[in-house]
Amino acid sequence: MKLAIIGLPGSGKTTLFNALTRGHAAISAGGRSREANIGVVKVPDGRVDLLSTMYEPQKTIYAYVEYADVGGLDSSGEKDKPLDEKLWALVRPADAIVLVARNFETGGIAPTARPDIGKVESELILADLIVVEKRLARIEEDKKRGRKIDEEEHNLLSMCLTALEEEKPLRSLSEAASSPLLRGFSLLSAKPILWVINNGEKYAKVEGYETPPNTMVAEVCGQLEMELAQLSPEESEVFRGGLEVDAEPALQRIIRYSYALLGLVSFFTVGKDEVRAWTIVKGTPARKAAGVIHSDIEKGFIRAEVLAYGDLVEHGSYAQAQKKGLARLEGRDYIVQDGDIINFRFNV
Ligand SMILES: Nc1nc2c(ncn2[C@@H]2O[C@H](COP(=O)(O)OP(=O)(O)OP(=O)(O)O)[C@@H](O)[C@H]2O)c(=O)[nH]1
Ligand SMILES: [Mg+2]
Repeated sequence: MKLAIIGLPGSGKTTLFNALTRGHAAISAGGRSREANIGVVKVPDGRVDLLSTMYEPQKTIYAYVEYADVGGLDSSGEKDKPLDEKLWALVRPADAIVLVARNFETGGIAPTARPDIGKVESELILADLIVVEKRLARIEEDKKRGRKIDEEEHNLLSMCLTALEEEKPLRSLSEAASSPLLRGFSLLSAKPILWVINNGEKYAKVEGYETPPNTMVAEVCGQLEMELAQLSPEESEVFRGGLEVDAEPALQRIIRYSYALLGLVSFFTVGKDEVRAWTIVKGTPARKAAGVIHSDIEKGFIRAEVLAYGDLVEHGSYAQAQKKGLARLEGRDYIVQDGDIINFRFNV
C-alpha cells in the first residue's frame, strides 16, 4: 500500500512522517521544503507476531506501507504551478492520500485546519481539471478529424468535468472512483483520502467534520507522536500512558484507517520456512488472492485449505483445529476473509 502525505507548508507533514516511520527527516524551520521523504514500514499485526511464535519460521514477513511525504503545496489557486506538478507526480502512484492540516498555533497564527483542508481539496480538484480538460480536448480533436473515439471514456470524462467544475472531488462520484477506464489518469481527487487533524499539545476533540464518501478523519498530535516514536517501544508505552494522547500510536492508527478506507484485509500463509501476511481488497475470491502470491498459483489453482485465525488460536495448533474439522477446503470463488490462514493447492 502506498500513501502520499500532502498538506499546506508547515502543517506538520514531515513531523507525521517521522512519527509513522520512526524516521529522522529534517523538520522545516519555515518556508516550504521541496525534498520528498520516502519511507517503508511494516504493518504492525499482532496476529503475525503470534503466528511467528507458533511456527518459529526462518522468516516472518509483514505487510508493508510506503509513505511519501512530498513537501508543502502552493495553495494560490493558480493553474500554472510547475513545482506542484513535480509534487503531484509523487502523489499519482499512491493508493490513498493522507492530508495533514495544521491544528496548532504557529508563530502566533491561530489554527486553520478546516479551511486548510478546503484549500488542499481545491488544489486536488484543480490539478484534475487540467488533466481532464486536456484529455477531452484531445478527444474533440480526434472526433473532428473523423477518428473513432471511445464513447464510454468520453462520457465518463464529461461527467468528471461537471463534478470538478462544481468543486466536487471525484471520489464522491462512484463511477469515477472505480472506473478502470480512468485508472490510467491517476486522478488525484478520485483517491480515497484521510484527513489528519494535526493537533497541538492539547488533545482537542474534532467536531463538525462531515466526511464525504471515501473520506475519513483522524486526529493526531504529530509532535508528541514523533517524540514517542523515537523512543524504544517499552519507553514509549510508559510515556504514552501518562499523556493526553490516543492510546493507540499514530503509526498503527493511520494504517488501520487506511486499510478501512481502501477496504483492505489480510490473509496469512504459514510454515516452518515462512510466516507471511498478504494484503488484498475485501471481497477477493480465493483464486485471485492466490495470484497475489504468484501468478502460477492462480493459474494452477485447485483448492484453498482455509483455517480462520481465531480457530487456530482457540485450539492452540493447526493439527488440533484440523481434528475438529475447522480447516476447510474451499474452491476458487470462496471469498477470502480477513485473518484466513491459507494453504493453496495448485499444480503447474
Ligand atoms: N505545536 C506543534 N507544532 C508542530 C506539530 N507538528 C509540527 N509542528 C511544528 O510545525 C513546524 C513545521 O513542521 P513540519 O513537520 O516540518 O511541517 P511540514 O508540513 O513538513 O512543512 P513543509 O515540508 O515545509 O511544508 C515545525 O516547527 C514543527 O515543530 C504539532 O503537533 N504541534
Ligand atoms: Mg516537510
